[in-house]
Amino acid sequence: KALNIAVVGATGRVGSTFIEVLQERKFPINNIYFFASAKSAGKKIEFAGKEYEVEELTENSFDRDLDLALFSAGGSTSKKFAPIAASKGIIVVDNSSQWRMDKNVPLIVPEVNFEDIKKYDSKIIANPNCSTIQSVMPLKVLDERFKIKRIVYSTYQAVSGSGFKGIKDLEEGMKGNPPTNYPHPIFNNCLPHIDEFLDNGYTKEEEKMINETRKILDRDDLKITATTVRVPVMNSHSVSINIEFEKPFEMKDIYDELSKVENLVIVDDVKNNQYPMAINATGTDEVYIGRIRRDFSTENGINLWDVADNIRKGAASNAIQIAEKIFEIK
Ligand code: 2RA
Repeated sequence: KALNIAVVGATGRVGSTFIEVLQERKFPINNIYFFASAKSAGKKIEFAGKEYEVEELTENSFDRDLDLALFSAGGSTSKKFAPIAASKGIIVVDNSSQWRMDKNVPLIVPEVNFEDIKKYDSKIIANPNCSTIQSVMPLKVLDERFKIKRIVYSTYQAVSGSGFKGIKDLEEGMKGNPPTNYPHPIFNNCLPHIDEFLDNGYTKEEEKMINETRKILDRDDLKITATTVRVPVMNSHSVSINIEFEKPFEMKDIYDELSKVENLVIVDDVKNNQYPMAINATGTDEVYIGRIRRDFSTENGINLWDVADNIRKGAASNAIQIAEKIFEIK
């Protein structure tokens, strides 16, 4: 059945990718509406060969026949408007961080924990943080077989993660112009600073990866730490993942488990310089895993290298995949 859907935050970096991916995946649409803030209202959007006008998001925006609302408009907008849409029976898939750790809201990566949706009575479904989505893709099967004891994340995150502003900062930095979005130049630099710093010395981005991984794997006891770093890459995040297990394993077992995960692509042939790279992940919806090797510094440990398009699988495509499964489209 074709759906009536709303895209909220339609003119942002993720919002515009919702539009691209909905068309690419031939999502069955009857009516589609585009919403943004007052300053973006009136802009024209082309969708499936037709032109639409972006409407200003208001309390009355959901007083129309809608099945699904895809949100990527920031936490405060989701906090105010997602409950309004949900109260009218509309399924909301929200990309902001607002609802992710809410105990009444499911936090979903379809290939990892889609079944968790049944544990909640919620019209709002939270889309995890981009760096979390790609990182948990290999972890569920490994946890189920070898019981993860500890995870150390180190991320190398593209500037597109902070929207069009971040992209512009790198472009301007390459011309020698001062940054406008980051506290320091990002060109020719690495910034261990994504989102705000907390009193404990971590950033909100690091806290998100730690808390969201525990929720998605349903492992509140998991020992996890993270260092998230902005690097001068336009698009696609890379993550180094060090994992310590409770149980012993053979490397063949690790490969066997990883090869079971849908949309997880193993690229691991270092003798031929084959490993996941941001330039190859961009524009796709898969998560790429390589550099799979034992960590000889501990009893039952491995290292992985994990790369994905942070705007597609890390945000827009993951949200649309959730909707496809809820409405049994795919
Ligand atoms: C970033 N993960 O990369 C954060 C939000 N998209 O900036």
